[in-house]
This record gives sequence, structure tokens and C-alpha cells, in this order.
Amino acid sequence: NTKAFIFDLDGVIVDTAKYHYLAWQKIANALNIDFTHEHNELLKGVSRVRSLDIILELGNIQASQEDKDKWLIQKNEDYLTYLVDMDQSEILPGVLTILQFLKEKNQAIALGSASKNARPILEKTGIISYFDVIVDGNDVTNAKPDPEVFLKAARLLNINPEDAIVFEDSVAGVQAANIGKMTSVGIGSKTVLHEAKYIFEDFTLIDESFINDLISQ
Ligand code: G16
Ligand code: MG
Repeated sequence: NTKAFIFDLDGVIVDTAKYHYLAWQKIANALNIDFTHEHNELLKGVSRVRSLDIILELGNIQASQEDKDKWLIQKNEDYLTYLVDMDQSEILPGVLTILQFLKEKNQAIALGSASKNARPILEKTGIISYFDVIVDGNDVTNAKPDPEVFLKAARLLNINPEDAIVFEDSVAGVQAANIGKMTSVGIGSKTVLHEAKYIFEDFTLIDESFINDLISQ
């Protein structure tokens, strides 16, 4: 039995949400917009362009496309400075164990991320070779909760959506998996991710028997 195991990136494999937050905060501060950790939750799984719109809405600011483009470039340049020193130590607990186990079981592994910086992050953390397929923000036109990113990954792996399992930390991502008729596994808070079929606080709580059951289903 071969299934497709599709991983989200930010918040699932690495904790880059903190770097996105710092970079957005600089933009928000310069515009006198109050941007808290709670506000940052709204940006998880959301594209860069949409994230800026959400921040501008928080501050009730109307901006020209020219200004928006400038801030989007600034945000990404600042975000990239946090990635310079990134290494394997930033992989979230339990992730490597699961990737190794899936490989031993000859399962198909994909990345399904909204980020346009996914490849360099997988390279820096040394895990890019685990992924048979990478679909990221450069490859899709519709953002989560649209299932495009996950459907595309499953199609490239030649596996039916019904035989795909998606690991996600965002509400939009869980919804995308459900809409795509895939098995959604939420990584994070039970209250936030209640729409997921299964929910675990983190990957250390996922054991081999759970994965084996998914494979034989
Ligand atoms: C991620 C993050 C979002 C971020 C988006 C775009 O997606 O969760 O906060 O805004 O990527 O990232 P970038 O600016 O690097 O293109 P995911 O789907 O990996 O959680
Ligand atoms: Mg995420």
C-alpha cells in the first residue's frame, strides 16, 4: 500500500512563524499599526500578498499598489535575513523520525506549502532529499483553503486524493485538505484545529502504529 503523506512547511516542519512575525512587525511598526501575536495567527498558511492586506486592514490603511509592492519586498528581504543561519536544529521535534519511518515504509512524501521560500528552507535544514515532490507558493494560483496545492502534490505523486494524508498547523490548511477529500491531521491546538480528522499537539505524539494504520486503511 502506498499513500501520499503531504507536509505543510511553516508551523509543521519548522517554526518559521516567529520570523514571519518579526518581519511583518517591522512593516506594521513603521505604519503605526498595532500587530500582536494574536493578529499573527490570522496570517498562518496565508500567502504573502494576503498577509499584507490583513495587516493594512487592521490599521485601516488604504495603500497604493506601488507602496504595497515596496512593503512586500521589504518584508521578504527582512524575513530572508532570519533564514541565513538556519540549520537542522530548527526542525520541529519528531519530524525527522516520521520522515525516516515513512521512507522505510516506502511511502510517497510531498511538501504542500504556501511559501515561496520553501526550497531554500528544506535545503538549509538538510531534509530536501526526503521529498519526492515539492509544491509551494511558486506553483499555485489559489491559496488555502483552496485544495489546489495538495491536489497538485497528490497528482504529481500519482496518488488519489482519498489516499493522501495532510499534516497542517493552520485552519485554512486543514480546510483545504478536507475539501480535497484527503485525510487531515492537525498539528497544534485541539480548539483551533477542531475540523481536522486527527489532531496532535506535535509530531512526538504520533507513533508508528498510527502511521501504520493510515497506510493500511
Ligand atoms: C506559509 C506561512 C505564512 C506565509 C506564507 C507565505 O505557509 O504559514 O504565514 O505568509 O507561507 O510565505 P512566503 O512569504 O515565504 O512566500 P505554509 O503553507 O508553509 O504554512
Ligand atoms: Mg503552516
